[in-house]
Parts: sequence; structure tokens; C-alpha cells
Amino acid sequence: NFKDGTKAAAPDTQTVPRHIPQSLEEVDNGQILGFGADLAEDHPGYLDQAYKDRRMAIANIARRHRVGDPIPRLEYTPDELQVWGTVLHELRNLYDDGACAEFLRCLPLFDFSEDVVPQLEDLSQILRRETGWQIRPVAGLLHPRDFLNGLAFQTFHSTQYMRHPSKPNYTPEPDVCHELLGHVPMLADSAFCDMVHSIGVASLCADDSQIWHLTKIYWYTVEFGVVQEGDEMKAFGAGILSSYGEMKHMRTGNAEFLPFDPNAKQPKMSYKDGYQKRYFVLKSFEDGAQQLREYCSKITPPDIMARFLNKATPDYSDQS
Ligand code: NLE
Ligand code: FE2
Repeated sequence: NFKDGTKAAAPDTQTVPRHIPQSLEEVDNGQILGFGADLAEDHPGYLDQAYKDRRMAIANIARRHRVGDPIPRLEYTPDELQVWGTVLHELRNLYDDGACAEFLRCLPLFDFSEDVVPQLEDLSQILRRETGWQIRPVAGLLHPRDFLNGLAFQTFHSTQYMRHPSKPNYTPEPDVCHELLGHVPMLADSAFCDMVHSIGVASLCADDSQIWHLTKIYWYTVEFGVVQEGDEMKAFGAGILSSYGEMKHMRTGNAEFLPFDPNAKQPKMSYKDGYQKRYFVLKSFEDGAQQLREYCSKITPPDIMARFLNKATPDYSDQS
């Protein structure tokens, strides 16, 4: 066993009873937690029955989706479009100063406009071409094991519903603005993708307590991570990049910045009580990928590491 309590994997003595998913089809996308079905009392849409019905209808698209099928296109209502337009407009003013260089490089690939809510299927095709990643629709916040396992198959589970119009600047849960503005552009950067892929591969063989630790690692990097550029802290975490309020909060320096260490005990995650009190800092995505590959090797046997991490990115260039 390692000092931090993680167990060394022993691939030749059947100590891994769990079935490791062999394909994306084996990763369940139906087990939705928390906000997924019933909105909590502190959710901005709690008392809005029409909002809840609309979400349920959109969630059913994800429930019916099968791996390999195109993601159904959704016609957003004028009210939903307005929320998207507001969020994009406000955030665009903050990106130049607050977003990391990789985000700024990738954002134009998607050609976002305030006049139309982008479709998951179109973005998924761009990602396939850029990094080999893809999007799979999901009804809400997925069970952490399934969500992390998806990353091992270079697949990002994404919601398709819109946040409640009463609070465009911050929502406590994922929504289509968060996925499209926060996650999608970063998934077009291959160094970032390598880092996220390692988290996914680590999750394949993780026991429940390691899944919990990986969930926090994911939270403090992919959701709320910052990267140091010179003497400035720039956002790469999707929870910052998709929230005007969070981005301002991070940039005004009222929070604490600590170096990211995947082996350290990670603080309790918080989202219900507003903005993050601390952000974890990467030196670069290459450095983060290296840290996470080492962490992954403590959990995942070398043959599985090799099978998943060394697999060449599929070449989709000749299909377009
Ligand atoms: N607070 C983020 C936003 O408003 O876009 C969403 C975070 C989801 C974990
Ligand atoms: Fe997210």
C-alpha cells in the first residue's frame, strides 16, 4: 500500500473483482444524482413547474440516446436562447483577462454566437476532429463512477437543458451553458485532454473511496482549476469559465490559491454555498497530466494503463 492509503494494484492475483467497462456502452448514463430529477429547495427553478416539465422532457432525450447514434437536436425556446445569449455576452467580456491561453486558442473553433444555442452533436464532431473526444448526452448530474469511467473512453457526458432564467450568472449544477462554454472548448486542447483521460483511466479500477478522491481531483481541476501564467492566475475550470459571478470572484483575488497535488487529501467540495473559497493551481497541463498519470499508476495495473492511455487518438480527419 502507498503512504496516502491507496492500494497497489495486483493485476496477476484477481484482486480487482469489479468488472471494468470494456466499451462506452458498458458505462451507465442513467443513474442521475442530486438535482437530476427533483430540484432541491434552494434551486432557482424549485417553484417553477413549467421549467421542471421542460427539463424532464429534455432529460428524456438523453435517456433514450444510444451510443453511436447522433445526439438529437433540440429546438430551444426564445426564453432559453435569451439566457444563452446573456451568459455568452457577459462572459466574453471576461475571457480575455481571465481565461487561460488554451481556452482562448480553442474557443474560436466553435464559432459561438448569441443568436443560436449550439447543438451537442455539432460540437461533438468538432471535438472528434480536434482531439478524438466526444459528447454523450446525459439527463443530469451522473453518478461519479460512471461519469469518470466515461472519461477513460474519451467521452464527456453533457447535459442539454438550460439554466433557470432568474439566475444566468451562476447555477449550482451543470447545464448546457456550463457544458458548452466551460467544458467543450477545453476538450479541444490535447494536453488538457491527456490530463482528463488519466483521471478517467484511474477511475476504471478505483474502489469506492478512490472514486471519491478522484471526484475531488476532478472537481479541483476540470471544474475549478486555475493555471499559472506568469504571475497571473487564469481559469481553465469549467465552473469558472461558465459563470460570470465565479470568474469575477476568482479574478478579484478574494479566494486562496494553493498548488495542486493529487496525492494530498482534497478539501470537501462545496457548491451549494456559492463561489469557491480556494482554487488549486497547475503549472501547466503537461505538468498536470504527468501528476495524474503518476497518480493513476498507483491504482491502475500497467496493462490497463497501456491499453487506454497509449491508444493513439483515433484519426477522424479523413471522415469529414
Ligand atoms: N457554477 C457554474 C455555472 O454557473 O456555470 C456551474 C458549476 C457546475 C459544477
Ligand atoms: Fe462540469
